[in-house]
Amino acid sequence: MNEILDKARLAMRNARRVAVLTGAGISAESGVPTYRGSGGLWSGFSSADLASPEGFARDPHKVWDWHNDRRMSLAQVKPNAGHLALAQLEQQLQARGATWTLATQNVDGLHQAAGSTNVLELHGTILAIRCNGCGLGRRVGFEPIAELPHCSCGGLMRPDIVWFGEMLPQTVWRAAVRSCQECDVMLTVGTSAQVYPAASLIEVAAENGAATIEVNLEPTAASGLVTYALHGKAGTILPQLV
Ligand code: BV8
Ligand code: ZN
Repeated sequence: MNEILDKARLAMRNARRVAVLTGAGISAESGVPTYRGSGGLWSGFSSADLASPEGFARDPHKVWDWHNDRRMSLAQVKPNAGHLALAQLEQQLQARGATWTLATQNVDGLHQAAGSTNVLELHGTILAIRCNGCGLGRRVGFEPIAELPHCSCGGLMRPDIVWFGEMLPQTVWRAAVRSCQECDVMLTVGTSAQVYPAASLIEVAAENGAATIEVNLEPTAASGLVTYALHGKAGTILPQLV
């Protein structure tokens, strides 16, 4: 693995334009459960009931309560060495005139808490809520919001998160695609690469001829596409790329 790590470090050192995609695995060492691994969020829960507009329409209070609990549990959660290493890499690259774009599928706000700037939140954020009717939204913290709030227009408030069957925010999505079309190095960390369209960003980078680096505990659906597959914990490997 050291030889591959050395090659990945060299690619990062020579990079001019870096695109990053992260998933739940980068927050695992902060204690945030992943979705599909052991102990994952979806094990025991149905994503159709809890992460889809139909599920919210069927039982808004159940969906609200589940997200409220997840948001409150983030109050004790801190960015880990993996998040911090990405924030450092961003600063290092920008200091030498390279560009850095970080797109995340996570909704936990930990990249921003670690100091990453211009984070593209492909699946929205649990730290904001919006009206299911008129779309009016606002930021929220980790405080409990026991009762599902109503908007001034009478609509129900919901987490500002992209559910299954919903479109990703278009400006964010287009920026992420462009970064992967233009990058010379792409780094994908802690994603099982099973959710689309986010997972297709790895294909976009590979098609444009970028060197792709994957950091994950195990091979993923995208491993066949990547140049350098680094197996291990993000909190251990990413600091070695800095
Ligand atoms: C859309 C809500 C249509 C937010 C999420 C059949 C085939 C293909 C596609 C589809 C299909 N049926 C439906 C679809 C589309 C669907 C989809 O892709 N489904 C998949 C499951 C098959 N996609 C959608 O519905 C998207 N919308 O397509 O709209 C449309 C189009 C046009 C116009 C109108 C409509 C919306 C997708 C977003 C859904 N929202 N969640 C929330 O509650 O968080 S998805 C959910 O999965 C999360 O957002 C999460 O971010 C995302 C991806 O999961 P990962 O981040 O990869 O996490 P996972 O647990 O899977 O993996 C963790 C990885 O980390 C593992 O590999 C593990 O090994 C690794 N790891 C663990 N610990 C560590 C580690 N690695 C390193 N270090 C560690 N310590
Ligand atoms: Zn409203």
